[in-house]
Amino acid sequence: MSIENKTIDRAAQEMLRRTQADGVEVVWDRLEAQEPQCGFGTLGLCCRNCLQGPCRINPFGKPDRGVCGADAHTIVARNLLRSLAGGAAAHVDHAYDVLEALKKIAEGSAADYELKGEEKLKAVAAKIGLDTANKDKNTLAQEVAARAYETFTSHSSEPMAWLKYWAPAERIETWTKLGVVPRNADREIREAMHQTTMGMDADPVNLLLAGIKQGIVDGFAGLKLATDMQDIIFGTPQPVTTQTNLGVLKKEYINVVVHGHVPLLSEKIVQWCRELEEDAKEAGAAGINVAGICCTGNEVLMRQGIPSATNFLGQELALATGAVDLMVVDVQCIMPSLTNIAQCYHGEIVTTMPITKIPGADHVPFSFEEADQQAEKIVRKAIASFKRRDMARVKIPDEKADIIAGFSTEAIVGALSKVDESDPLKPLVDAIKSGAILGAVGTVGCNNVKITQDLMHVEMVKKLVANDVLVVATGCSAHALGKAGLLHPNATNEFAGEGLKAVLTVVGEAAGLGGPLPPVLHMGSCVDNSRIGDLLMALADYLGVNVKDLPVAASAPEPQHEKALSIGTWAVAMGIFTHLGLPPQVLGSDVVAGTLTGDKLESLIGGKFYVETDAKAAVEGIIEHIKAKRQALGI
Ligand code: BF8
Ligand code: SF4
Repeated sequence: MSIENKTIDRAAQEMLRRTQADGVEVVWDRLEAQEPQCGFGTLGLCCRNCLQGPCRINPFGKPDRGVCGADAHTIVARNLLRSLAGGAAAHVDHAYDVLEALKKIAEGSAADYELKGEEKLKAVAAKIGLDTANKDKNTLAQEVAARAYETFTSHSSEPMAWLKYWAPAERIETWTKLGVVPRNADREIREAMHQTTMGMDADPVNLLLAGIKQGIVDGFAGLKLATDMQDIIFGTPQPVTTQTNLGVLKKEYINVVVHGHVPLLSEKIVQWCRELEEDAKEAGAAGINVAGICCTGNEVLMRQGIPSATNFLGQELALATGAVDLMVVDVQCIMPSLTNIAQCYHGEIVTTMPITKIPGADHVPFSFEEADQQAEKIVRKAIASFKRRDMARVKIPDEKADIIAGFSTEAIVGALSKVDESDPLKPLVDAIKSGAILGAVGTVGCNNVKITQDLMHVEMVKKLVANDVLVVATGCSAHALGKAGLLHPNATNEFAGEGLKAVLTVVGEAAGLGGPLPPVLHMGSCVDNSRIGDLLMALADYLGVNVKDLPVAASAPEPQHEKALSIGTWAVAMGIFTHLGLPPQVLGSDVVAGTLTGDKLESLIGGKFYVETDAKAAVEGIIEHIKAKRQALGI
C-alpha cells in the first residue's frame, strides 16, 4: 500500500517515509502482517466464550452451530453485546475516576486540586434538585458527588441516577417500553457479561436490546457523568486558539506529550511543565512544550489551549520525530508498541495507571492525593530525557494548522447570545427553519488503520458543510478536521455553502471573532459527546419536539474502538441516525445486521445505524435523512 493510501496527513506521510527507511514497524505494517484477517472474526462468527470452543460458524453451510448449539445469530449478537459492554465499561470507569476525584477534592483529601468550575457546579446541582443557596462550593460538590454515586450504588429498579436527572421524559418512556432502562451502571455491565456466558441468552433480539441498554449506560453514566465532573473540577471550556499536527513539536524545547483520556493527570502535567520552565532552561532547552494526543490531548486543548500533536494513528509517528522527550499516558487507545518506537528514536514512555502498564515503560503510579509530586517527578524525567536526546536525529515535519476549539455547549450558547441575548437559541433555530442551515451532523470517533487516516472524516465534512450542514466534532475526528484546516474560520469561506457561511459570519462577528466561526465546532474529547447530546436536547426542547425529530445525524467515519460502538449505540438510543464508515463485526448474522440498520428499530426508538464506506454516498444518505426530518417537521 502506498504511503498516500495509508494517510492523507502530510506530517504522518513524512514520518512514515522515515520509519520505512529505518525499517521500524508501525501500525500499518502490523496490519499488513495480519492480512488476510480471519473471515470468521470479521463476520463476528467465532466464539470462545467457553472451553469447549473455540467454535466458528460457516456462513455458507456447515457447521451452522457451535458445540453448545449456539447459531450464527446468537454468537454475533453475543459478541456485539460484549463489545458494547467493553466500550461502556471504559467510559463508566473513566467517569467513576473523575467522580472519585471530585469527592476527594471537595472533602479536602486531594489538596493538589481545587474546584474551578463553580458555575457548572451550581448548574448541575440545581438541575439535580439540590438547594444551592448559601453553600460553599466544597459542600455543594460533596452533595453533587453523593447524588452521582447513586448511579453505581442503587439497588432498586429505578432508572439510573445520572440518567434520571438528564434524560428527556419521552426517552425514559420509550426505553421503559423496550425494557432497556439501566438501573445501576455497574450492575448493567455485570449483567451483560453474565448474559453472554455459555448457556445464557440465545435470542439475538433480546441480546441486541441489552446492547442498547449498554449504549444508554455509556451515554449517561459514562459520557455525561465524566463531562459534568470534569467541568466542575477544571472549568467549562471556552473558545481557544491553538495549533495542531506534528509541527507543534519544537526542536529547541523539551517536548512532553500527554496521551490517553482522563484529564486528572494531564492537567497536572501541563501545570508542572510551566512550573519547571527554569529547570528546563538550565538543562539547555528553550523551555518546555506540551502537546496532546488522542482525547486527553483534546481535554487540555479545550481548557488550556494546549496544541495537539496528532490523533490515534499518529501516536507512533510522533515518537518517530525523535523530538518527544517523554510521552506520559493514562488510559485507553494507547498502542503497546510505543515503547519499541521510543527505543528506536528517543523518548521515555511513562505509564501512570494501575490498569495500563506496558513492558518497557517507566511506571509512575498516579494518585489524586499526591498528584503534584508525581507530575513534578514525571516532568523532571522529561528534562533528564532531553539531555539524552540526539539532536542530529530530530526531524519534525513542518506541518501545523491553526485551529479554534473549546466549543462547549455553554460556549456555543454564549456566542449565540451575542446575536440575541434574551433568546440565544433563536438565531440558530431560525437559521435551521429558514434552511440557511440544512441540519447538523456530529462527526466523532476514531481513526482505523483499515481506512486511509483522516480521509473519510475530511471528505465527508467538506461535502457536508458545502451542503449547509453545520458540523460539530469530537475525539479523533476533531483532530483530523483540525489538521485539514477545517477548524479555522478560513475554511468557512473556502468550504461552507452560502447559507451556512452567512450564519457563521453573523455569529462569529457578533462574538467578536472579526469573521466567521469555523465551519466545524470542536466540542472536545469522546466523553464530550455528551455536550452534543446536551445541545440537541436543548434544541429539541426549544422547538417542542423530541431529539429523534431533529434534522440531525451522527457519524463515526473511521471507527476502531469498542467505545465508538457504545457511543454510537447511545446516539441510536437517543433517536439519532448514526453513520459508521466501516461495518462492525456483525455481518455474519442477517438478523443482527438487519435489525441494527432496519426501519423496525427506527420506528421503535427513533434512530438506527447506517453503514456506508464511501464518503460521497454516506453524505448523500445523511442529507437524505436530514431532508426527510425537515419535511416531517414542516420546515
Ligand atoms: O476516546 S476517538 S481512537 S482517542 S476511542 Fe480512541 Fe477513538 Fe480516538 Fe479518544 Ni474516542
Ligand atoms: Fe462454542 Fe458455545 Fe462454548 Fe461458544 S459458548 S465456545 S459456541 S460451545
